[in-house]
Parts: sequence; structure tokens; C-alpha cells
Amino acid sequence: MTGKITRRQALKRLGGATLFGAGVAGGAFAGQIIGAEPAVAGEGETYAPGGHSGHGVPAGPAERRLSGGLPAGAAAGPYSGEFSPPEWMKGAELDHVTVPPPPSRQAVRELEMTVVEAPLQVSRSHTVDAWMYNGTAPGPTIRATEGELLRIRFRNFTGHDHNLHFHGRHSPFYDGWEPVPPGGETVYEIEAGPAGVHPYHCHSMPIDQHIARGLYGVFIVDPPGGRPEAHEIVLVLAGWDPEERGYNQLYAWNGIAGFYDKFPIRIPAGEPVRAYVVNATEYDPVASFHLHAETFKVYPAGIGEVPAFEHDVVQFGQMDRAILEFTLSERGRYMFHPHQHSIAMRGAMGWFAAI
Ligand SMILES: [Cu+2]
Repeated sequence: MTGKITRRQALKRLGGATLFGAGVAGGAFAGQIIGAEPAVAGEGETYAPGGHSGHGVPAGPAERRLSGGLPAGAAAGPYSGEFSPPEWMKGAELDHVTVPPPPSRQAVRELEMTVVEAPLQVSRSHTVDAWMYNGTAPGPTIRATEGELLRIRFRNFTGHDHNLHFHGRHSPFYDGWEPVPPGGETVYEIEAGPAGVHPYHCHSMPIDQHIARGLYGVFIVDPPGGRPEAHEIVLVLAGWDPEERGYNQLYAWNGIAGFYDKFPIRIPAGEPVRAYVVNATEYDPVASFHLHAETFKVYPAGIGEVPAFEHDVVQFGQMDRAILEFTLSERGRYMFHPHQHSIAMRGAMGWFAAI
């Protein structure tokens, strides 16, 4: 697929004008599709969270073609610019982070966590010497039900001390602050709780650098009765410091700068969404999540059955987090970004596409 697509082609890919109703046939949205970058509108591998049983699934090929609809020029800026994802990256690249794993309800579960070091291309023009849990940054999302016992075999395959420290409530014996030397291993036993969204991260010195290089991830704890059905997504904000200057040169949701600016997260309009949002940013004392054109209910740390408040921007100190619930009632594009614009403009702009 090369060149711009026609409106007829766009509508055909969208499955016909009825999909968006009169808004597409006559409105600005169709015009936006015509002007979209071919790689996005044509290949259409943008992630879409699935619908049921409390967790998302990647969309099928036909549904993926719905992912056109970027405003003209969005993929090349004005928001991303040099803070765009690597050219080779496809829309499904971050599904392993964006889509949380399904709920787990075992008495005891065995997990493997390793630390590795490797170069990681985090934008079109930035590569970092990353330190990663199981080879990704953020590390794998771990999900458990309150009371479930996680027995985690931890191995350090690097030349530096590392470890694995969980937030939440657990035995101090397994708190994970003690360094595990190069080549070493240990076992952590973490009883999941309280129900909420918690981070895990490395706690070896210098801690800021260990986290800034990629050693963090999300720990979702479900209440014993589960949570109401919703399209679920995970969004971890973090910075990158490629030249190791002690401050962030660029930022990313889920590891890759500008990813959701180029590949919007597609969500069916009118259906409930639950976002597990974690701020793993080092060096900047505060960041936030701001949603355009809609408000969300906020469960600080994801704890509690009743939302604490409703807002369209929520502030996060370092390693602060929340569960956010909302519904995008009207089809269209909803921007999200930290309202610290020096962060947002350096790789942390993103979109939801309500389809
Ligand atoms: Cu470390």
C-alpha cells in the first residue's frame, strides 16, 4: 500500500459508512482518514483492546483495518516529531504491555523473572542501554487475585546488582531490597494484596538509575470477586535518559516514545474502559494523565470499590498510580497526555480512537 487512500477506499476498509454513521459520510472524520499516513491507515495494525471477561484481546485482521483515522500529519508530528516510534515498529508492537493478562485465581503460582541488559530503541532516533525484566521495559505485567501466592524465581543475568521489589502488602522478608549479585538468584514469595494496581521495580543502588534504565513493571491485584467487565488497558509512563545525564531526554507510555500518537488505542464507543495507569518516571517529581473530551473516575492506587473523585486530569508523584474508569460515548479521537507539557511533547502524546 503506497500513497494516499481515497475516501471510497477508506470507507471500504472501515466496513462501510454505516460504521460511523453520518459522521463519516459527511463529516471531518472521513477527511482525516483520507489524509492519514498510509502505513497506519493501510496496514492498520493498530492495537485494539478486546471486549470481554475483564481483559483485552488483540483485534482480528478485519477489525484491525478500522484503525485508520489519524488526522492528517499526526503520525509525523506535530506532537511527536523526533519522539516518534522507530520506523520499523508496527501497531501490535506494544500489545504485550497495553493488554493486561487475564485474571488468575490460583492458590500458588510460579513465575520466572530475569534481569538482562540490552540496547533498546525507544524512538526513531534514540537507543538506550536498557536494563529489563524478562527483556522488556516495562517488564511483564503480573496479575493475581488478592491472597494468591506468587513464588518468583529471580535471576540476575547482568554484570550489576539487581533485585525485585513490590509495592503493596507482603512479608518484609521478601521485600526485595537486598541486592542480588551478578549471576545470582533468589526466590521471592509475594502474597498478592491489597486489590489495586501496584508497581514493581528494582531497588538496587543507585535506585534512580536502575529504574530509569527500564527496571519497572505493573502488578495488578484483583479483588476476590473480580472486577466488572470492561475493556482493560495498561499505561505506564516513564522517561528515558539515553546519554545518562541524570535527567530525561524523552518520555513514553509503555516504553516507546510517541507510540500511541502513531497507533491510537482503539476502543468501542459507549463501552466501559478500565485503565491501569502507573507513573514510573524517574528524575521528574510529578507527572499526570489528562484525557481530552471526557472525564474519568479515579481509584487512587486502584484501591477501594468506590471512586475517590471524577476528573479529567490526575496527578502522580513518582511510582504513584491509579485505576481510571471511563466511557468514550461518541465515536472519534480522544487525546491523552501528561499535563506537564515538557513531558508530553517529548514522546508522551497519545490517542484513544473510539470506534
Ligand atoms: Cu537494578
